[in-house]
Amino acid sequence: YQPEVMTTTEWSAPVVWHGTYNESVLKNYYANHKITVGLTVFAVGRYIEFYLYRFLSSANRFFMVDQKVIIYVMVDDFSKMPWIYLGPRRTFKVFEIKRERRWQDISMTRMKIISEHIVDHIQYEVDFLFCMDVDQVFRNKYGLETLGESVAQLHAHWYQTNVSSIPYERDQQSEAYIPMGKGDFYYHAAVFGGTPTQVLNIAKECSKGIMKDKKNNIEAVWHDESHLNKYFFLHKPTKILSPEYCWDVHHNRNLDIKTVKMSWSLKNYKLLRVIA
Ligand code: 2GW
Ligand code: MN
Repeated sequence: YQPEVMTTTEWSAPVVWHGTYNESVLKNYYANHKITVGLTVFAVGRYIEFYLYRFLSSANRFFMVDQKVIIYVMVDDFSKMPWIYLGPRRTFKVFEIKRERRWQDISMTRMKIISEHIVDHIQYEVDFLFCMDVDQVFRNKYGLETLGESVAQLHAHWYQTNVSSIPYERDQQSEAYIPMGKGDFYYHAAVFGGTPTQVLNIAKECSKGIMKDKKNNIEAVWHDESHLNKYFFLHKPTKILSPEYCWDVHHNRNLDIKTVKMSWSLKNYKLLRVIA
């Protein structure tokens, strides 16, 4: 039984599922077009010890195998940085960032920090850039098939839901507002990417929306994720990753999920939110 999945959007962007791409064709193409891929990840407070090691070591194994990779790690405490050996052609750069008091701000400030780093140096260092949550683990090859101008991730919980039931921001006062019945997909802010120019635009626009809302004393329902969804509603992504690329193993797995490339890590909300 081959389940029906959407492999192209209305605006002709590919939706990448396992089996829809040809790995050896991609490999041959990029053998003659050398690229460097960047990956940003933030770990603040307990998230360093809870998640960072597993994220980095699994990225070392599965993220862009055989390609040149730079991982940008943002932590609030250098001394907690786990020691990790990376394979050849892989490196990381660690930056210290200040810790926000509210957890919502930790996540929302990432957009601003990402844009500053792209302007300062990332734009000169990589051809493609991914930005990811730290509370997830690579489980299988996550490769060249995911690269594109602007890349969005389908959220594991909402990819089969009708647009009217998607948890977009519905307050008209918010910059993240999407009218009822409008929208394409619910994208997961745990993964987005593209060329540095595109990612800069995404991060800048989201950050602008977040700041404007703050001035008006508004906070979108899913924080930066609501703003990211607004961005991709206005500027359609050129590539979309299937939920196989960021799967929740506690969610009912359907037959369309063939190979899980990355999965969510367990979360102890009580513990994490108390100390955050
Ligand atoms: C976040 C929430 C509650 C308590 C702590 C934190 C926290 C987040 C933290 O203590 N330290 C930290 O480094 N973070 C960073 O923010 C970390 O990179 C983490 O992956 C990211 C987002 O927080 P997370 O992963 O706990 O939230 P999720 O998985 O519910 O994220 C979705 O919704 C967020 C907005 O609420 C973001 O949009 C995120 O990108 C989404 O995946
Ligand atoms: Mn997360």
